[in-house]
Amino acid sequence: MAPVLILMGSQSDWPVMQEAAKMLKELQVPWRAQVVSAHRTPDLLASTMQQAEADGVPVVIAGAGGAAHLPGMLAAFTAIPVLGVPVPSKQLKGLDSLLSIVQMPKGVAVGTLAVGPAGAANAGLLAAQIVGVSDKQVRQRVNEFREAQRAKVLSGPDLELD
Ligand code: RP5
Repeated sequence: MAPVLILMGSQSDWPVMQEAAKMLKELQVPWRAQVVSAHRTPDLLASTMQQAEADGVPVVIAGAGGAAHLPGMLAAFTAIPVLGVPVPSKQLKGLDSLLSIVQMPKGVAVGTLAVGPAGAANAGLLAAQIVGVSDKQVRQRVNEFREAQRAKVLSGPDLELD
């Protein structure tokens, strides 16, 4: 299986985006991460997507902050599903990133996750679910992950007053 590709606009996005990689690792889905910027390295963006098509990458996770064009630009180059993760920004705390990624005009689709680490982790989970459509073992591991969460909730302590 070609690895899920995790792309991000800057090295500074990695503390958030590695949550996607951790989730994929836990679910034993191969992944590869790389910095590709829509603004700073547009040529690399185009060639990376050509290579992803040639390699048979099943799904791309893309994180970016601020004027977060990366997921939409990646989606413009490929029909591989792109999952966008809005990375918190210094000035607007990621609301800018969220709106930049989620408000794709009709005709080019990007799936948008929550802002920050939870969104990155869920992007990893959703990527595994996409891979799981055609890979029974991955689907089984996603189901086991869900079951472990369920069991944890059900075995939680009784709620008491402080
Ligand atoms: C975006 O600009 C990146 O995705 C990052 O979130 C943001 C800031 O990048 P740096 O200035 O930290 O490299 O392109």
